[in-house]
Amino acid sequence: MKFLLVDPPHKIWEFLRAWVPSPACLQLAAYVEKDFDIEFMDCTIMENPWGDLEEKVKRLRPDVVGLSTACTYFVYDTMNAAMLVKEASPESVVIAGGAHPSLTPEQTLRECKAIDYICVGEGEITLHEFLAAIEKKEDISKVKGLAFLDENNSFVYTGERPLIEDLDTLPMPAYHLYNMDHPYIGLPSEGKRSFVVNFARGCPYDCSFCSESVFWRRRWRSRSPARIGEECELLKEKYDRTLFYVGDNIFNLTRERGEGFIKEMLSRKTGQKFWFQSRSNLIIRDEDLMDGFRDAGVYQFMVGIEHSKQEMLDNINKRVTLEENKKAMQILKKHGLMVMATIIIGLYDETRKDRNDLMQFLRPYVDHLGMNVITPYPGTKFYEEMEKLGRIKIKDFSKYDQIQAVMPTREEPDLNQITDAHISLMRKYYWQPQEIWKLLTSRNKILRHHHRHFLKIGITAFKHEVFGIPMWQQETYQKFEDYIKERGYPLKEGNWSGV
Ligand code: B12
Ligand code: SF4
Repeated sequence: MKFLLVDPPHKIWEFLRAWVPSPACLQLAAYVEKDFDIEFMDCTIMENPWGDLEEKVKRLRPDVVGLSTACTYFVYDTMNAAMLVKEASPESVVIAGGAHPSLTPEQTLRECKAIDYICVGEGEITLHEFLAAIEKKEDISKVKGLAFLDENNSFVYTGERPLIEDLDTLPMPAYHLYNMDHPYIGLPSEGKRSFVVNFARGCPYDCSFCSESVFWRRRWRSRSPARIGEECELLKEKYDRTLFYVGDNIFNLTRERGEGFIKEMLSRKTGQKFWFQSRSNLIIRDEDLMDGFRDAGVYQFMVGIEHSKQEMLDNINKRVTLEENKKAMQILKKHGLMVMATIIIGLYDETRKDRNDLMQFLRPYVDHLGMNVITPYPGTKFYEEMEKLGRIKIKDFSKYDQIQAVMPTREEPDLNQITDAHISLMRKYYWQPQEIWKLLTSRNKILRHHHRHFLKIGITAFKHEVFGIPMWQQETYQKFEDYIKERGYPLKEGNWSGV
């Protein structure tokens, strides 16, 4: 049984330039590698992404090709990769996974005939059973957690796959199968040796716009502190990675987890740095742990502040108050931790004045701003509501990157107004005298590096807009339609063409 696991070719954002191996693929590969002959390929870091994929599939003729979709925004890359795989090796079985196909299985299968199966939900056990069933030519419909179209073109879902209870039963992600030294890998805003890791799955909250809590069925599970420490140490010793954006939706959901992490990292003394995600109510609850977090290496908390109007927070079911948001940011500052606020713009009732008020609200506290344009991800309550109200103007998922607006506001019927507001507000934020002052005088090296990075991006973007000087180029990126034109392939019916 030959299995090829693929992270399809993606376009890296020019301004953030952040790329990391998909935590999903590394984990899936680790889980199945002991029993199957597997290769893992991240096409984004290939010299010739589509060409290398085609060449590998032709050479390997894998029995099964697995395609991962980290974000809705990447789904057409998955569909295009599926089409190319079928072109190169029609007998290979294609299975796709990730939150987006899981939340829209029938739509995805009908839009892309080159995808044979979708793994709905958590992947490790489903994938393992699926590969075993293919190998032994057993009945695939007995494998839970799969969706497919049967011979009558009817949609089949084989039933819910129970979640893995203990994440420590999963092996170490398969870093050994990845080119960890590739120059694209890392988060340039945080430094050269930065990386993304994942130690927990899910979130019990139910913010209406969030696909994460829906995908993980509002369940939260975590790795033990010892297992976290072990992975961090491995990443330091073998791969020289010393700063981590921890992708867990909420790091300190329980106090025990925070306490365990602090104890573990203080005793291991790896000197690594961590950027966590959390919520205001939990930061307030754990105020007494903040010094411990800082001493254990945490340098920043990312908090979903979202808005400065209570009505907006209530509309998206955030379950926090403005007072809590303010207090949480004050606590982080008081304990010497950087505040990264993520905020949402583009809610229907938001006015331009609201946005200015929001900027004022953030100003005294925020060191790092993550501004997102509200995006209706299929599968969420927010999507359903917006769909009913007819507000979703763009259904092309390649625009669902949280930068481009796909819904108007009451005040801004033209979507470009919202997209432009995003750019101009971000620019304004980082060009404020107080942020420049931080860049020049802060004793926090990471903060200075971060601000320098954003300033450079601002200057590059300015040169690009005014003088046409190109931004950073992902030299190897090629649009799928350009590749198939170059190869002279026809576009087949039932496959998404991308043209
Ligand atoms: C890592 C990550 C990235 C990496 C992706 C690297 C890569 N190679 O794909 C980087 C940093 C590059 C990234 C970028 C972006 N990201 Co991102 N990212 C994450 C993050 C932090 C962790 C995801 C993760 O590791 N999950 C854990 C794994 C185990 O879960 P999983 O991916 O669902 O995989 C499981 C199943 O889905 C399934 N599965 C998955 N693939 C496959 C394949 C097969 C064959 C099978 C069988 C099963 C299977 O099995 C897996 C294991 O159980 C999440 C948010 C979070 N959790 O906090 C956001 C998140 C996924 N990103 C998001 C977004 C929007 C983006 C961006 C598009 C924009 C932005 N605003 O950040 C950018 C794109 C930038 C660009 N083009 O340059 C959103 C997606 C929302 C959505 N529904 O689309 C998320 C949820 C964050 C958020 N809350 O907004 N991201
Ligand atoms: S936005 Fe954050 S807190 Fe809200 S449901 Fe999603 S992961 Fe949980």
